[in-house]
Amino acid sequence: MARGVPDFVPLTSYRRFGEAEMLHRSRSFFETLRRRRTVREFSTEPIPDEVLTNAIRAAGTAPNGANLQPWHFVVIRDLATKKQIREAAEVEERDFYENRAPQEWLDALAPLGTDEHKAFLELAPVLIAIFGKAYEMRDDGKNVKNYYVSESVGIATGFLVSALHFAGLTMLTHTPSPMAFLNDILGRPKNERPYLLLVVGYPADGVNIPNVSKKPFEEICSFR
Ligand code: IYR
Repeated sequence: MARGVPDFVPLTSYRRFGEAEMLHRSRSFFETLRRRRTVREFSTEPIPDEVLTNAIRAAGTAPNGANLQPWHFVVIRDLATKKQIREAAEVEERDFYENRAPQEWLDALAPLGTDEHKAFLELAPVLIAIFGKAYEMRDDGKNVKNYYVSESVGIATGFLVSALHFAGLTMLTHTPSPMAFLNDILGRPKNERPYLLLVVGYPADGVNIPNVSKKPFEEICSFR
């Protein structure tokens, strides 16, 4: 099969900072990200569309396999669709909590206080369904494979979460399991696999969060 030829242009977008500036920027970025906390109760207040589109544009800049950009984001704002998603998710979640989840998993989740009730899927102003594309369906009927799809979509999702947090929104990274119902409800084609359902909004007034913390640095990193 024919391959594209290399086509290179100068790197003009890169910005190098002095060391003091780098330190300042790195601290400031960490201080911003460390304030992010997952919430499970949202205000119903709507959020500006452009904040969403900018954040999804940011997600779309993520490094990914062969630059094939194997993702699709569906922004859901209408109540009818959110209700459908809530209902379908709660069916799966009920089965998860009552039958499928091994005790070890339930024990791991206990500190978070989660259960099969997913009111946030209806109350939060926005859900973003993130799909990974296993392959591309070309107009000529041929399928073209994508590479490192879960890594690529994972990085893009990290960018998206960071961008929305940076803009002042809160989120829940929700993974109803299985979530194939998202293809049916959202009319997405069979080459797309739901990766994550991101619940986005402002935190509900007076919301409480689990009293949990991140591992100490020494535990998550070794230098040599
Ligand atoms: N999908 C279920 C269970 C769940 C699993 C993990 I891993 C979490 O970090 C949180 C929840 C639910 O959404 O309740």
